[in-house]
Formats: sequence, C-alpha cells, structure tokens
Amino acid sequence: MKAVFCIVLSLLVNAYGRGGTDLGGKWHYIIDPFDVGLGKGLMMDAVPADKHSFFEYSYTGGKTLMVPGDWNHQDPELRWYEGVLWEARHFAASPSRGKRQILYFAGVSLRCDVFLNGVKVVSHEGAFTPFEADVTELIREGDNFLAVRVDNTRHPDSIPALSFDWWNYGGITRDVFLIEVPEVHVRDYFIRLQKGEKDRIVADVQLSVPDEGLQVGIEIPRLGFMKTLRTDKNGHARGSWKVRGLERWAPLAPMLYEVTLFCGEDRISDKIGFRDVAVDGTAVSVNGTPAFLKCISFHEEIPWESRRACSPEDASVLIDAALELGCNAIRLAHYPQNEHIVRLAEEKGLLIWEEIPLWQGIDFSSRETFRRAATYLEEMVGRDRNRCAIILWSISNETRPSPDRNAFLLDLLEEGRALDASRLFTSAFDGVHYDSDAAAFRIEDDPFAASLDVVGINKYMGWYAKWPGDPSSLQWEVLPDKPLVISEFGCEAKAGIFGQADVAWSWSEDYQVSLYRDNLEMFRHIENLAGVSPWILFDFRSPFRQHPVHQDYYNRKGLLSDRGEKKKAWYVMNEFYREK
Ligand code: GCB
Repeated sequence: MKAVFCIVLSLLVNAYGRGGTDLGGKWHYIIDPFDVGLGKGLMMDAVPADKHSFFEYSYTGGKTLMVPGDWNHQDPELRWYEGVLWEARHFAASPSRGKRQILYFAGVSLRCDVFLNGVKVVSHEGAFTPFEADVTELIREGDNFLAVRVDNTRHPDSIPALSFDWWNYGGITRDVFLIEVPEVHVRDYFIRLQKGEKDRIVADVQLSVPDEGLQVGIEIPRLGFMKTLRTDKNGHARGSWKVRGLERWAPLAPMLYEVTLFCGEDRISDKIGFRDVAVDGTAVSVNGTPAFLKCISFHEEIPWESRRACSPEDASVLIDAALELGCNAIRLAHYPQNEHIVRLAEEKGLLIWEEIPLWQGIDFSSRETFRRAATYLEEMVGRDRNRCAIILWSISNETRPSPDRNAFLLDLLEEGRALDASRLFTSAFDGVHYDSDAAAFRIEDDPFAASLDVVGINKYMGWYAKWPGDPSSLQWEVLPDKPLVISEFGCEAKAGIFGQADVAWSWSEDYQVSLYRDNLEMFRHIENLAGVSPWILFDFRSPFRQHPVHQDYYNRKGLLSDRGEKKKAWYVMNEFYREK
C-alpha cells in the first residue's frame, strides 16, 4: 500500500506535551456589538500619552472572563450573545535567545484575530481546532499584551452554517499556551502500527527546517527501542521497524507506550498506542477481531452549568458517564472535542469516532466553504492522528445527494485519505426510508455513501418517523456489503415525567423506554450492523428546542438529564450493552 504522510505545517503536534506557559486565567473583556474595536484600537491596552489624550475604552477596571471558558455562562448579559467580543491580558515573558516562541490556541469559538503587543499575529476560523502563531520577533522581555478579537457570528458559508442543534458558545473556550522550542524542532510526527500488521511500527517525522541529513532519534523505553533516522531535503524522516514484544492497544484494554523523539536540543514525549483497524466484511475489526461499537455521542458540554467542557475534570465527567453506560466507543458530536477528552478516552480504552462540523445546511456550491472544510479536516487529523483510539474520521452529518454536494464530499474524502490512510472514513446519513414495495429500509442512491468504509445511519424511528409495522418484522437493505452503524436514534424525554408510554408528546421517560425497546428490537435484524450509538448521553443546550415546559432550550434526548440523572432508558441501553 502506498505510504502517505502529509505534513500539517501550520500546527505544532502534541502542543500539550511541550510544557509551555499556561496563559489561562482571568482575562479582561469588552463587548463590541458594533465591531468598532479595530478602529478604536482595542488591540492595545489604553494608556493616554499626554494630558490631552483619552481613550473611550479600557480593559483595566472592567470585568473578567476565565480562559479557557465560553463567555455565555460567565456573564448573564452574554448568555445569548453572538457577535464580537475582545478578550485581553498582560503576561510576563522571558524569551530565551535562539529559541522560537509559539503562541498556541487550542480552540477559539468561532473565529478570531490575535494581536500581540498591538500587532496582528494570526487569524483563525473554526471553533474546534487549534492554531498557532510564531511570535519570536514580537515578544518582549517582561510585560506583553495579548488581545483577541473573538467573533461567534454564524455565516451561511461557514462550518457549521447558519443553524445547528447545539449552543453557539463564544470565546476562548480552550487552553492558550506560550511554547518555547529550539529553532530546529520536531514540528509534526505520525507514529503508528503498519496497517495490516501486528508488530511493525512506522514513524514519519517532520522537522521545522527543510534540512537534509539531520538526525532524529526515537525511543520507546518499555520496548527497549531506540532508533535513529536522517532527514531528507524537506526535513522529513521516515522509518519502519519490526518490534518484539509489542502489546497492542485494544478497546477497553488500552496499552500506551511512552515515546520520545529527539533532534538536536529538542525532545518531545507522547503516549502512543499501536493498533490496527480494518473493515472485515460487514464488521469493523480492531487487531483482527470484530469490535461491535457500543457507542454513545455527547457534546462538549457540562449541561448543569450550561457551559462548554474545557478541563481534564470535565473530560472525566463525560468519559466516566460513557464507561458507566457500558460503552466501548464514543462519537464526538459534532466536532473535534478538546484534547483532554480525546486523550482520556484513549487512556480508558474507548474507540473514537471523530468528525468535523459539516452539519446540514452547508453551502456545497461555495469553493470558500470547501476550503474551510478541507482546513477543518486537516487540522483535526493533524492534531489527532497519533491517537490510536480514533478509528473513524467522519466528514459529514446528514447531507443529501446533489451534484454539488457529491463533488464536494468526494473531494473532501480524497483529501482525508491522503492525510491518513491508516483509518476508516465514515459519515452519518439521514436518507434512509422504509420502502413499502421492497418491504425494507433503503438508502437513496448516493455515490458518496458508497465510497465510504463504514456508513452511519441516523434514524429516529418512533420520533421523527412513524413505525411502518412491527419493529421486529422490519428488514434493512442499506448498503448490505458495508459495516453499518446506527449513528443516532432516540427521542426526547424530560427526566421525572412518567406514564403515557405510547404518547410522544408526553415527553415521558416511559415513552423513551418503549421507543428504545422497539429500536433495539429492530436493530437485531440489521445483518450488517457494526455498532449502535444512541442520541445522546446528556440533555444538551440548543436554541432549536423552544418548548417552554419540556425543553427550555435543552434538547431532551439524553439518557441522562441536564443534571446528570439517569432516565429509565439509560437502564435499557446499559442492559443491551452488557449483553453484547
Ligand atoms: C440529528 C442531528 C443531531 C440532532 C438530532 C436531534 O439528526 O444529527 O445533531 O441533535 O438529530 O435531536 O434532532
């Protein structure tokens, strides 16, 4: 198979492993609904130069927000705010001579311009992926001023587009670091098990400089493994070796090795697992063994505090809840979630389906939107391709075939495969309907779905779709030669409402239970079923959900309520997973 390694040049891989200065904490902010801050000079802290000058703004004396953190939950005035807001702070630096200084943002929602000491250093769009700026030439010894113009306005050609079923949290929602690295450093690497093999490790390493003949060392102490590579004229080095005694990472049996890379003065360590993932008939197999995906989706949210999850503690809340349900897999809905979540899931042995937020309503005719989607994919894969827990890259959710859409998604899939040929590609579709002539569920003709390794089907039988017959008698003929994952099913229920098990609008836990039972019964007859992922772990905030009594701006399809209470359907699902 052709070896593929694409460097994601804009990203320093494993930024958390670099031990940079954490710039989190209290930042001052100014709400700028008319977007006049650029003209007023909000990229600088206001200091009048003489007796006659003044500024009509000031960070000092104003309110503060915690970074990382969305602004919506930190100030009641900002709960619904969509627009421009500036966040800024001073910080002290002591840059070492000859080193490079990198400002690294793990995620800002949803677009931003970053200014250091008054100078714009980077702009970024996309709430859920990291970006960085090399600020070596601008940073000063002593006090520095960092200002970020954050804008969470939705746009028709953005990703996601104008409306989506989750909260549009704004702000610097993830960590910010100042990282110091040697001039020549390891910028990117991809260390993995050779596809189809048990004991062959492959490493691609990219240095920050395109110099030939530089030495790169790779050490895995636990395996007694120490190898040296030399770079080619692009600063890229590659090697592959058979390794004795390699224990593979497997679902719920995670094995991670400490891997250290050296190059000159640079040294970076990571925890890396080795596993093989493949399609085997209609199953997804991990290390040659079929793995039925007992999966659950969640948003990056702590619902009882109406805020984005942003810390290692928050990650534990979500991952522990998935494990308690009996899962061996998670679907990170509907965007790349923070690294705390991804890494903790990997440490616990959860398989991961990770996706970019190409969610309904995307403008497939726009080349600009395509460029954004490709960048999203590149940033997600660039950040996470060393995470063996991720087995599925998903590139879209609920899109319908059309010439523009087909061309867009097929091109995107090609880009994805070029970035990472070691994993499976999927997407979630809602184009499955019961065909009464064929007496079976069928999917509309879709060249994109047909090109994927695994197909995800979102099907809300008993909620958005009426049952055409007895669930146990319903046949499925949906891409029968491919692994099929039910990537969403479920219905709304408000915790604490009981009875009326046959009335959808009762919003009762009993309706949810009967719907789950019916769906699980139907799934038993899907021959190519490779996994199931109910929608969703927790109730989550959404501007779509406007029923004042039952929803109150929460999507209530959680198996756990917005306060974390188990609904009755949780037990149904738990039993199903325990039996599987
Ligand atoms: C879907 C979407 C998901 C929604 C869900 C719902 O099909 O993929 O984002 O939240 O339905 O609750 O309607």
